[in-house]
This record gives sequence, C-alpha cells and structure tokens, in this order.
Amino acid sequence: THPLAFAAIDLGASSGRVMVGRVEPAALALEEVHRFPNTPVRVGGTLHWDVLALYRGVLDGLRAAAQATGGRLNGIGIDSWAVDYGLLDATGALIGNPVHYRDSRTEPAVAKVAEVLPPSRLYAATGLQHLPFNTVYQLVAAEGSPALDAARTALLIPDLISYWLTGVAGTEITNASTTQLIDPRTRDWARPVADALGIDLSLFPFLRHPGDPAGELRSGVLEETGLKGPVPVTAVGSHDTASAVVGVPARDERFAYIATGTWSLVGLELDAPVLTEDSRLANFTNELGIDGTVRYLRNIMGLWMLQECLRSWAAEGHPQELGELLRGAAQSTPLRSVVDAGDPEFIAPGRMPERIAEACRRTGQPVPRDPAETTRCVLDSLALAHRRALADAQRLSGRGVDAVHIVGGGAHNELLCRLTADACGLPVVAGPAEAAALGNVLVQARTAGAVEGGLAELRRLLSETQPLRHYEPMGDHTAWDRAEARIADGGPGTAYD
Ligand code: LFR
Repeated sequence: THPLAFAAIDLGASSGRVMVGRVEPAALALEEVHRFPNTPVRVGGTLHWDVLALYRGVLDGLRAAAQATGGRLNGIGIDSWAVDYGLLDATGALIGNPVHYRDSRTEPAVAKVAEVLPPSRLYAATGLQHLPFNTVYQLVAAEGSPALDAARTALLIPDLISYWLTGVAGTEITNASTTQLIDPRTRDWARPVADALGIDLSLFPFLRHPGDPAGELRSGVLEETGLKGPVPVTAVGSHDTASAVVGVPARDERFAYIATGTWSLVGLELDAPVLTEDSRLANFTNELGIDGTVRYLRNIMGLWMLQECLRSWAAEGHPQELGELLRGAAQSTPLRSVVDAGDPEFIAPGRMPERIAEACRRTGQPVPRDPAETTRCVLDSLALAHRRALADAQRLSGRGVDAVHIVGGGAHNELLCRLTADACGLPVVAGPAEAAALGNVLVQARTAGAVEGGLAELRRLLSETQPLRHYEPMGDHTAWDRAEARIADGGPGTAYD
C-alpha cells in the first residue's frame, strides 16, 4: 500500500513549522518541510503576534509540502498555543493584530472578574487553572473597545488560520477549553459564566471536535501553494498541548506526561475533570483532550525562562551558545539555588537573569554567578516543579503513575530529562520532540482511515516507530526535598484567591 501524507501546521510561541507525516497502519514517519520564526512585536505599548507573518510561513510551508509530496496531500491539520484570538468584522476581515498572552493588559480584568465570580465559583464551573491570560480575562479587558464592538466573530489562532485557508469558521473544542468559558463536564460553553461577565458567546462559531472535517483549501490557496485539490482540512487537537498529549508514546494508562517547550505542561490524562477546591488551590487545570479525555495538568514556566535569559545575555552583548551553556550547567553545583518555576512573576518578558537572581536573594539562597549557574538554577527549578506537579496530580486525582513521558522540545535536553527523573524518582521516557505534530498527524490519519483505533492504538504506533531515550532515577532523593523546603513557603505560586 501507499502511505497517506498529511501536513501538520504546528505554531509555537517561538517558531512555527510545517511537517509532513506519512502514515500506514504500521508505519509513521515525520519530515519537517519548513520552519519559521515567530517573533512578537510590541506596538503602541501592546505586545502583538505578527499573525500575517505566521500565515505567510504557513503558505510557504504548504508550498514546501507540495514539493515534498508531488502536490498531493491527504489532509491538513493546524495546532498552536492556546487562549489567544483574532476578531473579525461583519465582512470577515481581521480587526487589528491579535494580542500576545504575555501582554499585561489583563491585570485589571483579573480583579474585575473576581468581583463578579469568586475564584472558587469560576473554578467549579470551568476547571481551569488561574492564569492571568486566560481568554476570559482578555475579553473582559477588551470590553467596550472599538475593536470588540465592531467584532462579529472571534477565532482562536488555529481556527483563524483554518478560516483563512478554507473560508470556513469554527471553534475547535480542545483549544476552546482554554478560554475558561467551557464547562469540562458538559464539554460545552459555560453559559452562566459568560452571562455573568457580559461575554457574548455568539462571537465564537459552532464547536467542532478533533477529527471533524473543517473545510477544504480554497482555490486561491491551491494556486499559491501548488497543491492539487481537493485538500481537506481536518480539526485536530488544535491546542498544541492536546496534540502533544496524543503524541505521548505511552504503553499503558499509568503514565504522566510533561509537554516541554516554552511551557512545561505537567499532568495526567483522565476520564473526568477534578473540580475540587483542593485542585483549584493546587493550580491544576482541566483542559479537554481528544476522545473525551481530560488533560489534568499544571502550567509551569518551562524553557521560557532559559530562552529569555539567552535573549537578555545576547542583548547585553554576551551571547551564549546553548550547547556550551548546558555542558557548563551539567558541571555546576546541583541544587545550589532554586526558584519557584510555577510563579507567575516569570510570565512577562524581560530581565530574566535579574529576576531569577532577585528570587534567589528573596529566599535567602546564593545568587547564580554566571550564565552556566543561572542555567543550572533554571533546570533544577524546572525539575523540582515537575516533581511537585506530578506528586500533586497523583494525590488530587487518585491516579498513580509508573513512568513519566517527556515530549516536546525539552525531550532533546538531556540534563533536564535526567534531573526530572532524579527529582521525580521515576523512570523518564524522552521523546518524541515533535509530539504535537505527530498527534496532529495521527488524528487526521484516523479520520482519513489510514490508522484505526483509540488513543491506545495511536500511541502503540508511536512507541513502535519513534526513537525514545530512557532515564532511570538516580542520586540522593532527599536533596530534592531540602531544595523544595527552601521555596515551599510561597506555595505553588500561581494560586489565586
Ligand atoms: C503551550 C501552550 C500552553 C498554554 C500556553 C499559552 O504551547 O499552548 O498549553 O497554556 O501555550 O497559550
């Protein structure tokens, strides 16, 4: 038989890529055909996504996919980071540039929402971890603005790209679940929440589900890319983390995952949400996964902290080479100082090495003396936060785990994988790094009939075809307990009351 070819458009906070996945019942191969930077732009004091540059990257990627496949693609799926959206006017034109979730405009909205809906009620209704950038806060912050007044449609980023490619507008559910406007029990809009806050849910087009058809490439797109029509676009887990969790090569149910990249998303796959007050105070989120699953996880800063350090050092005229930095970090004193990698104080861009130093000082720990020590501090802190999230997830859900899967870009970071295994006291399976693109491809492939089965079958195909690395836990486990005690007073950091 001939493998079917699917394009996965995967947009991350620092780069976008278009991958071609070739799928047969017992074979799965992924090829990167195009990668392009995603560089936010601050304009008029507001941090924006350069969404047209991203769309151009998507078109360039589809052109490369056409070249790689002789113009014949069996489908396209799109996933990206969550929560952000573009607004369309009555003619379907984009109103302004989508705002970046790291922009600070939502600060007053957080207090405003809490006045109407106490955090405990909001959590009971939506199950979402409090993050100041959740769509609900963005929409409340935009209230009364000419842009929102003129808007007839709001599209989350992957839905916006999908709309431009096909002319069909929809709202994919896994990503919609990050808006804080979805009830994870009914998997439908949380209308009482929207009503209480004066949010007009009719801005969002009908909900669609991973695997649903999402239109076909418009003729203009076919012409521009050299693809031969018809090319179906399929709704996938359009939240990149939802696709990454599909891409976890787990062999049974007793697993935890850490989707690493700009963020570390640490948690479990469950059948039902956990909406208890304990769960809220521990800052766990109940995002929706494919096939009726719940992604029960905590957002942790992730490699963003290191990316921002690199940006600062380069801007100050001391650019660092990542490989060398990681070698230096591996040789630095373990657990010399740690910070709370769950603390929202690290969300905003800028001055990251200084902010890390300040956090060390505040907690009475030695300040890192050079970039290698700062890197070690970030990686130790991430491993520590991974450990805390895994322990909390198991306790709060009652589900135990035997193995931790690290997927996403951080799967390449050997030091991070090793430290995570040591900190958690559990074996770590690292890879695939391109889990989101693979999860995207697999959902399309299932819709097209190239593979069959549920998540277990899709994951078996991954574990049989993708190269994986294994790390066994080592070292003195109590060292991590002592490090934890140094920052424990502040709690998990992101709790909101
Ligand atoms: C990861 C991610 C996280 C989400 C954050 C912001 O790329 O999608 O899941 O919380 O970006 O959208």
